[in-house]
Amino acid sequence: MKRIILLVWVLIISFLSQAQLQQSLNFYADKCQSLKIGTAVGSNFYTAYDNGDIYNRTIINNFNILVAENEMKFDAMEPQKGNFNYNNSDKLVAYAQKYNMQLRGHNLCWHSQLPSWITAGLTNGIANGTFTRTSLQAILKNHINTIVTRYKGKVQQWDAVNEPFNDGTGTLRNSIWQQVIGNDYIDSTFVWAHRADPDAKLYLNEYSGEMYGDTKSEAMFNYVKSMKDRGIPITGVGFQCHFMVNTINFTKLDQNIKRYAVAGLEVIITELDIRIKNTDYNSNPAKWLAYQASDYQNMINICLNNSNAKTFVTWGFTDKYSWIPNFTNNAYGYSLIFDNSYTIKPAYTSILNVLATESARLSAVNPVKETAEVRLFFTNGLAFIKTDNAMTRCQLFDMKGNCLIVSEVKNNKIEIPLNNVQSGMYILKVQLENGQTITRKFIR
Ligand code: 9MR
Repeated sequence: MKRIILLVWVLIISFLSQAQLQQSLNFYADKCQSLKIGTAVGSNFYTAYDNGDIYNRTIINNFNILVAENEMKFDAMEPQKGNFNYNNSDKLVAYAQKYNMQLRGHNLCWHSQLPSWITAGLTNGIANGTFTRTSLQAILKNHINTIVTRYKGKVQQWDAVNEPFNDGTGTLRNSIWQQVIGNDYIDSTFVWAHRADPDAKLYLNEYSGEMYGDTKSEAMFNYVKSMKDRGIPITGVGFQCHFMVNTINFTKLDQNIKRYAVAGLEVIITELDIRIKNTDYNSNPAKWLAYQASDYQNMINICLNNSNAKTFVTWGFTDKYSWIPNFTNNAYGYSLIFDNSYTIKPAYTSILNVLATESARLSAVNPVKETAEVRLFFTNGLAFIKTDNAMTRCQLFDMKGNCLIVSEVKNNKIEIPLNNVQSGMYILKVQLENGQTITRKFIR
């Protein structure tokens, strides 16, 4: 008898952990006023490109916006003057389109990760006369125009200027752009990007500008507000949010986001990770993961509660590939929402629960009205899905938001195997080529 009880327990636990692995953040985010929930993808993405492995499955099941961790930076995109390398960026764009995701472009103008033909213009950090204001302006303009034009309509958000402020003082960083062109390189970057794709959203992306009242944050707000007041086409700011667990001042963060809203500017979360000191983690993992879960929960709540903060992107998703351990000489880590083996962490569940609750509240308030039709046909344990528009894929969810099946289009139709699907109520989410998503209740 004892053995049977034990066996039943093992089965229940393994079923529950399977179910958890299948849960889906984007399922709920799509229902939360089109909240964009995303991740940076690292070099692993390009080697494991669309091969259906767990790295890919985790992305497809959870996110609706992606950003390249390194592969769309200046050195990667224009390694030699005028010679552009689109290998990785084109792959990312194709992937995002296939899976109906948006893209952030990171970034157009930064002091770091520049190719050697540009850094040749500095000696010990000081401009050495290799470039004139006019020649460097032409280089930057051509870089921006070429890339933004290529991805017009395909990259919805660009980090136009990245990290232009100094730490501490909040004065402008003396990058090669600032030294050779002058402070107006910032305005020009936004103007040139806007001309190349007037529909793309353009952000100034920074770290340590998150908290109201901090010197750098004040300087950044004043600078960006003055850009907006001068008519520069800036959508808002990216708060990178490379945070340490249990130290985030959510009141100041919220206060800061709200003053940008008053100024007509968005604030989006662009590189969130919440690191834990390894010695703390090792002393009591459950305690520190719970603190971290609470921090992630507060972060997603801040986005839901501020109408100018509708993008939430983490800097990677699995601790396996986070930049933090390497950057901190292995003093810190554990900063993301999946662990090294892609198992969800309490932080993941805390975000999921917030999104599930909010989407249930919203769908009670505003039942979704869709004009497009989905027709279902059944034969031999298969459901065939047809719509009037071309489809890309279909997901079947249970009512708790667990994604049970993902089917891609084959020969213009989608088949869903129902043999292992128990009777009950489900949600079908069909993605159309035109970007529309149709959801339908489905009773088996
Ligand atoms: O995560 C990126 C890491 O792989 C690179 O080595 C590093 C080089 O500067 O850049 C990291 O990404 C940075 C991002 O582009 C801008 N904000 C800070 C990020 C972490 O350093």
